[in-house]
Amino acid sequence: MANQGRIIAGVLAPHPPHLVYAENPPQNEPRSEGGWDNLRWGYERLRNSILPKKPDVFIVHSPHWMTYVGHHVLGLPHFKGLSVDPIFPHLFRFQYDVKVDVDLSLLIAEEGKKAGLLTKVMKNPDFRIDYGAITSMYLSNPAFDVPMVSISSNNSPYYFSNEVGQEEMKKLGEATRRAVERSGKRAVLLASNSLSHRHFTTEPEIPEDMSFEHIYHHGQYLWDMEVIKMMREGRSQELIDILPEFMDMASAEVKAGALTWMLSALGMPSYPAEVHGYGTVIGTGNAVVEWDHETNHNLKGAAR
Ligand code: 2X7
Ligand code: FE2
Repeated sequence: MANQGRIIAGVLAPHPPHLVYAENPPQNEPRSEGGWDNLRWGYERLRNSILPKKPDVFIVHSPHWMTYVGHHVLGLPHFKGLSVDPIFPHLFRFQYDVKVDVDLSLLIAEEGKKAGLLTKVMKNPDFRIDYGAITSMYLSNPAFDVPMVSISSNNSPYYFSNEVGQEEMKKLGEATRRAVERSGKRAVLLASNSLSHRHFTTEPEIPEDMSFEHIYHHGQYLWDMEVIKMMREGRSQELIDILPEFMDMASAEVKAGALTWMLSALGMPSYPAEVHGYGTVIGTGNAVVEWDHETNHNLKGAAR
């Protein structure tokens, strides 16, 4: 029998394009003088932790590929193009060239369907991958030498309610886990979103001038710290239960579903997550957090 695949890590992998801009990679056109160092050091710590584990695939769920009907996955082996942040085009115009694990995409679509979700496989060769997915991918693995699967965020939380959205994402997460197991692959899941998400509507003349950077308001900071505490204490189910309130009180970007998808795929972990970094970007709260599923889940002697 072929080896059973497994999720080796889940990551809260926020995607402010500012972090890519600050790194000055050759693929990104705008140049910077740096900035947002705590978060970038956090991503460096994340890379040092996950890349030696040799993942076969990264699976990313991004709020900035929003689909109105169903959950979509990329369905061609190669995508190349220019990803632009429509709000911050002066910071992010990134030439990407990525490989897709189509076999795993198809398995996720199939398992989603079995769970009663509407799924669709994106086969438009001119499709432009959103900046959220590209940013989280770049910061987790700048070499792009590991294939990806990208999953859209269905807009049910916006069209119906936070709770309906969460239910969909729970099913999608569990379907993703079953697909990974069938694939035989070692997968890292990237939940691509910020935490608190109210942001300033103006920026300094030099966007990376850190003397201007701070949380939008104290309430957002308190909410961010509360949810991070739950992550660090392994209180995943409590966290899931409180997310609808967090979405409303802090305009949290988790509303789009990535965190619920990922924690559901991990089976609501009760072991502590590791916070690699926290910082604000134009007033939003962002944390780079890793659930080391391979080590912690195996330690507990569980089956997956
Ligand atoms: O998409 C984003 C975000 N989530 C946070 C901060 C700034 C820009 O873009
Ligand atoms: Fe975003």
